[in-house]
Amino acid sequence: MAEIVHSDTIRTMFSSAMSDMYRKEVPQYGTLIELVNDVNEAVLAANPELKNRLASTGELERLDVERHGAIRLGTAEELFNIRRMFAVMGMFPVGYYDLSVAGLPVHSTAFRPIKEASLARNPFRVFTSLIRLELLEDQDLARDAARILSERQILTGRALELIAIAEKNGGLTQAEMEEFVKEALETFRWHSDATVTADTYKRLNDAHRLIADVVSFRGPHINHLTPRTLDIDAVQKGMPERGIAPKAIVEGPPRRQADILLRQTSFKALEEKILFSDAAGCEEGTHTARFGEIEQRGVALKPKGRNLYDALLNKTRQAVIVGGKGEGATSYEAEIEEQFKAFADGFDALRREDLAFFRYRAAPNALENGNADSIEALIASGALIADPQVYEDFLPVSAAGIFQSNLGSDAQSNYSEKANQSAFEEALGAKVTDAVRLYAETESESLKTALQTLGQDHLFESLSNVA
Ligand code: OOG
Ligand code: NI
Repeated sequence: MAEIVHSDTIRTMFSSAMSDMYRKEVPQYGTLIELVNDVNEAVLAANPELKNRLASTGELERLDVERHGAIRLGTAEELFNIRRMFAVMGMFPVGYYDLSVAGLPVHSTAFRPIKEASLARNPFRVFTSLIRLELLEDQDLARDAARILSERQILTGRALELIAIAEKNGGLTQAEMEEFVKEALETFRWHSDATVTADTYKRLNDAHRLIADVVSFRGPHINHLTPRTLDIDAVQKGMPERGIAPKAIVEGPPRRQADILLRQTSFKALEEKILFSDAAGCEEGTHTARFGEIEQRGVALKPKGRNLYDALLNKTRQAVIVGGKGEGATSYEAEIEEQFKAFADGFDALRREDLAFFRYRAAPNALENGNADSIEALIASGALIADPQVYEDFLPVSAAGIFQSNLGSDAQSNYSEKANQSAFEEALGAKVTDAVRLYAETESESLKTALQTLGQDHLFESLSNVA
């Protein structure tokens, strides 16, 4: 029997095929990749210390392939099958994001690798949202939307067969993988021919632009692909010079010495010609859905750090609100910088104050004689090294900002229903993994191994709570 290929290989082949497809569909994405590559090269050339750190944590190698994408789904069955499809690529649902609080009728998860080795090879992630028709005011329209959605099949027949084969055999062969990637790509392709009439599109769009985007087409077109930059402010500044118009502010924490969590910015959705399904077959319209985004990733935060982040962000947003056309962006930036002075900066401080997650390793050739007094002492002597763990997930407030910027300023915001994680998981057919647990496990496992290597097991045993 032919050999089974590793799911990491399938993910890498798929993400690269997806990137090629999106570059053809949205040429500005190609321009953005060039800009990000230029900025990353300049940052690394000017900052050998950063380059060394990224090399030792394995981030340098993955930097060029690192992307995330986003899709929006219409039904529970679609989410269920997309989960099965991503599992073939070694991507699993992590986290639950409730966007109803930001006036968006969706809830989401991120499909991503969860093992450290897989993240190091290729951390490709897909932010995946499910629309919530139950949040629409017009329930007649919701019923129409559900009926329209029930008539589509977003996975090809062959893709479903190959998923079943992978589930049965524990993976795919090389030949099956090649076919699977080709078939899977079909699901995310853009279709300019809508499945609804101009009139239905208008009704859906009036209810919410997100609803029109999900319901009117044959499949969940990939709506952006995001490369990772080492200096998002340089990219934000560089965009207009290359003919790209960025959104008004960078989402997430302000610029700092030691990056935390995630900073993101995007450029506006393209206005694209579409064809409605009216009898004459020639009713034209336009639709805005697809955009570009850039992100800078920093260290993952422990619950204590995350609570502080949320509190400071809230305070900032209570003090300054950025308008639909970017009014107030400068005051917002000044305010968030000011607020985040309360957040310790520098990786050492973040570790000492128990704000962030680290990965420990024994220094090469480290020799420890006798029992060290403490972990701090081992770090101070250079025997034990703490590397920041990169944040592999998303932020709900930032995600809402990215959604809004590409939906325009006329989005409705009269949804008040709360999160419904159990309904989401029921549709998914699985529980989402808790991201904090993954970072905590990585931290404690790595610390245990490093202390063993250094012959300092007694320090691990003396820790009551390393997470
Ligand atoms: C997803 C927006 C959220 C992010 O990076 O937070 C997102 C969407 O517009 O479908 O991509
Ligand atoms: Ni995104």
